[in-house]
Amino acid sequence: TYQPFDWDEYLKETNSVPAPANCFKQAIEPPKNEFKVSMKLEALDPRNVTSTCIATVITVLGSRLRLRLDGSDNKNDFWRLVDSREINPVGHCEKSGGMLQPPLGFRMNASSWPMFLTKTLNGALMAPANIFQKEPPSPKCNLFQVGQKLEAVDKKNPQLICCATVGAVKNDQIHVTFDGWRGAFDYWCKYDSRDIFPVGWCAKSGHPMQPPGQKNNTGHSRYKFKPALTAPVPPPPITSTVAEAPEADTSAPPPPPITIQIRKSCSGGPLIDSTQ
Ligand code: MLY
Repeated sequence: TYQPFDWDEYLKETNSVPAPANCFKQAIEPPKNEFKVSMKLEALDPRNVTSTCIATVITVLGSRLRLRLDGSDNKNDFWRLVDSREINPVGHCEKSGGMLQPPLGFRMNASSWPMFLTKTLNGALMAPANIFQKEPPSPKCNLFQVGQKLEAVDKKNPQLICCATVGAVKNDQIHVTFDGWRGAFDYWCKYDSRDIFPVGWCAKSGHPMQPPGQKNNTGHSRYKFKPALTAPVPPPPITSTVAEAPEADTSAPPPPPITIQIRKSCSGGPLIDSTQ
């Protein structure tokens, strides 16, 4: 059974605070998702945002939709919030004087686009206009602070929303760092990105949330997802160290002392005191 991630416990353990909701370009309450699988709508082509295409809802999850452009393959699916500016009811593009375009990588000859469009829309289930939500307003400026926790889309696995931390703030951008993943998935984005959410957003919207990974900078387990309820094993006493030390082996000459040279401008890592 699915156990929601316990943010309260994690914030205590990491002695950290969530980024306040007013930092984000997100609705106060996650928008209700009334879309159904197979519904068709208009979407900007993520690979060519000047064109509007027909898209089909492949998955409905929390306040998000997994979309596939009609005439494209199944390897270029993308996710949008139901209050994204980039999705609209079928007919919106034409009303505003535009023309529906084939997706980048249209699998047929370009000359077959008009007939393909006719056939793909004929008898289709169109998403009704009333289930599209207005995009929320953007905060006026970047209010994020380093160290604050948030929930963020993993851009390499965009179906995932994960436990993250603001690693840096620069002008109108923030560095999103994924807890327990050694930097491999981190990215910079604008403070008003639609891919970042306040702590608790997933739980509120019914979207799964990925807990922290298990890797820290040394590759050893750091955050214990389910800590044992028993007391930790204490370290062994240090009183007998000298008494039990093995006799020195006098048959071989002692090894020469080792000299490690460290460039002053470099860090030697957590075990090296570079001030010596
Ligand atoms: N199996 C993939 C998924 C990694 C997901 C990382 N996110 C949660 C930051 C991998 O290990 O590469």
